Amino acid sequence: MWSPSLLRLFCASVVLACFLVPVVADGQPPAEKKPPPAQGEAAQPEQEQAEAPVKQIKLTAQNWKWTPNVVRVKLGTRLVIDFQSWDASHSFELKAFGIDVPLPQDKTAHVEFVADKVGKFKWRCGRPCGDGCPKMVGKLIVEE
Ligand SMILES: [Cu+2]
Repeated sequence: MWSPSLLRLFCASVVLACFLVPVVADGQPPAEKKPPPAQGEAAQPEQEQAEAPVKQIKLTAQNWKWTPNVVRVKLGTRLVIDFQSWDASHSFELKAFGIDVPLPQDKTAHVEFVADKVGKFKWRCGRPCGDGCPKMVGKLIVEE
């Protein structure tokens, strides 16, 4: 059996321990008490980087002109072009970006690409469509 003095000592140490534990817990650096960041938070910066500006335009090919015939975008823009072709079959040939989209007469067509270099780039009709075909040119201007 425990003697009264030993019992008192035991009770005192238990009481003391109850006070000490929260103090020790509070003394820990706050970083360890923080929950780990959620996965969504960590993924946020990558999503922001992936979001490139988008420019959507309608481009009409007609004997023998493009409407519009000048397109101006910022570097890194994703260009989304919807074509319409009247009068004859044409094609949208933008060699600097390796693009040649057939534009069958009275049909629609679509192309998407990223304007990833600065400069002025000529596009033209890449399909013989008549006397005015060589004049059927346009310009893509990509600025920083
Ligand atoms: Cu042509």
